[in-house]
Amino acid sequence: MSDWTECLKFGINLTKQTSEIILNAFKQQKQVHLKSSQADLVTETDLRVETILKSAIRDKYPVHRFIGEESVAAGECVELTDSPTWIIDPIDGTANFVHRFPFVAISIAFTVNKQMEFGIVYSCVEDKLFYAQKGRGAFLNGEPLNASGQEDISRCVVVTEIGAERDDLALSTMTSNIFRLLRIPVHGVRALGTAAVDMCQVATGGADAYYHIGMHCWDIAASSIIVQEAGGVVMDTDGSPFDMMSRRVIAASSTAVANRISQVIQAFPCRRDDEDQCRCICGGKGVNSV
Ligand code: LIP
Repeated sequence: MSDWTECLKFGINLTKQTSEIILNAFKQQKQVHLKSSQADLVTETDLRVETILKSAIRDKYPVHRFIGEESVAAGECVELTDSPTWIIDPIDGTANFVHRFPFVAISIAFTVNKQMEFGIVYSCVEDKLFYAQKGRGAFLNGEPLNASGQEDISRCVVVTEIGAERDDLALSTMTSNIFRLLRIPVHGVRALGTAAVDMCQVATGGADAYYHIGMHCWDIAASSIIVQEAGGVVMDTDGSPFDMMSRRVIAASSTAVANRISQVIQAFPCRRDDEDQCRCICGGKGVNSV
């Protein structure tokens, strides 16, 4: 059985080095472009960080494959194969980055035979490094992480995101989901603006659950193993097993809480990340200037 610890260490060092680019650019003026909607943003820094990460990984591991947010936006296929694959979000929380709202992360997941081997989420401004390796636990800046274990939904802090969709069906579904949770009532609903960091809050026990509809595999792949290795559960919002391509996720402190959220919330239709394999054929949006 392969041990991917060397790749994990390489990924952590690379993430830390590359985060300097994000931190240096954080307070500067940015050139902002639009992708799929008026709220789906990309900057020069997103593109630069993804290019640097991919080229450093390719130099070290020439046969490994990639799924990267900005490469997919530019027309690359989302194709998860059995080969070792790095799933990269160079800046998760680009809108936060643009506005200097201090939650932005590099998110890197690594899969082999389509199974998650490790995940790294580095919340750069906070200097919080979350990581987990299959069967070896989850850590924050070297300290072990444990989900809260909460089983009572009425005692939960729940994290979610509104996302970049701005059509009426998506907006009404998302706002009515929050309404139904608050009516249970839960202790609170929160949103940090980065799916990766949101989901890691469940691994720390600071939040008891997270759900999201419409995000992409690169937003939540790394955090999914961090939550699981911290003792939490991940599933689809319809209660079926977690599928990182489905664009729906619940992460929770316990199966009881995950099941309850699944009963309360509704999803709106989203095209799977791997549908048609290639967005350049099925309608990739490209990048528009604002
Ligand atoms: C964003 C997320 C954000 C979510 C958006 C989007 P990006 O990722 O992390 O929390 O609401 O749907 O996916 O575009 O900043 O990498």
